[in-house]
Amino acid sequence: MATTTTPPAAPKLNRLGLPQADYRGSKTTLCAGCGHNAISERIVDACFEMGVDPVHFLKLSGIGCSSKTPAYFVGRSFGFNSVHGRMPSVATGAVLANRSMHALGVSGDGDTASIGLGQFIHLMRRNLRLVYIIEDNGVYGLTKGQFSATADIGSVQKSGVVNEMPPLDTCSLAILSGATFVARSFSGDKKQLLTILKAALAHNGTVMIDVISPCVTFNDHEGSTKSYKYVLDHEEALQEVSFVPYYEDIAIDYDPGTTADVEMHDGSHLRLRKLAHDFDPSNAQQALKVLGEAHTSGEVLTGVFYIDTKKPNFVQQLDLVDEPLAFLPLDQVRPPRSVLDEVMASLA
Ligand SMILES: Cc1ncc(C[n+]2csc(CCOP(=O)(O)OP(=O)(O)O)c2C)c(N)n1
Ligand code: SF4
Repeated sequence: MATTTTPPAAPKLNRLGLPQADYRGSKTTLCAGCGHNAISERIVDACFEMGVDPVHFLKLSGIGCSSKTPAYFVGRSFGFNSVHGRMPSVATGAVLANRSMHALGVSGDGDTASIGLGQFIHLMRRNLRLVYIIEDNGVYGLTKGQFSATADIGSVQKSGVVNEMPPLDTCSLAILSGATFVARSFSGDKKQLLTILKAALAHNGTVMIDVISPCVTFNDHEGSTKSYKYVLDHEEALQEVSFVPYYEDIAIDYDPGTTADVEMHDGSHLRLRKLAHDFDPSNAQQALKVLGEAHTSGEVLTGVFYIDTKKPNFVQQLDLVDEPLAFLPLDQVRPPRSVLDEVMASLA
């Protein structure tokens, strides 16, 4: 008897006509259950849903388990795995040389808050167009679990060692240094992380997202304040976040009295639904206050703390030509001999 088989459904395509599979990378080599894997998956989803063009996508990282992850998303793009803590300088050079690239950097809390702290602060104050993600597990995972500078006082290492140093709060530091989009999320919160990542891809400046990302091998035990259990018990969402890309026609059904609507530079909108209190993400002082209060009460506050869509990005501040520098012919980027002679003569 003849049987009929239904052909498999065609994969869903995004606005560039690409399937989600085109946004995947190679298979992860990280430990099963590592929070960093979940973040890579959300980056795949966000790039697919936002229709990021892989040909104009640049992935950067430093050194660490987290810094290995750009290999696991958007495979057919550009990538640079830099020296420990030095990704911001490489990103700055790359974006200045080719302003048409959409850059996303992945760092760890060790890579950012210890060896790379100086670079991090200068990146935040320059407002380079870059999505900078810290995969924050409170330890140096790759070198077997030493405390990082984001580990909380009193958190306990797998070996029983107790941390006595106060933690750095990367979100407060980023706001104080001049960053224009600052958020915190949790690798296990699919919906919130995806929404924040989509908004981040639309932002015309530096985005700093600190994502609590448990290290299941060295920091997911009782006594850790970056474990799955601790964060699930202590996470408090600052606001319910939703994002409307500019190319989609979506009806708004939020109560105007409880919603802040932020227009991104590209015309898309980030909507923040305030829950417990009236939070204004354009107020840096208020953001620092709620971060300080959460720290004192031992809560992990998540959400978008601060956004400024008006400040020009680094390329705009430098007033660079529209044509990417990397494509300009040599006779346009290098002054002729006669100009040098003139300069020398003026100094004589
Ligand atoms: C200049 C330099 N110093 C030290 C190291 C050793 N090292 C490798 S990864 C790392 C820390 C990684 O921790 P983190 O950035 O938090 O990433 P994770 O592995 O936890 O994702 C260190 C200290 C190095 N590779 N290079
Ligand atoms: S050691 Fe920790 S941070 Fe590294 S891959 Fe394993 S779980 Fe992730």
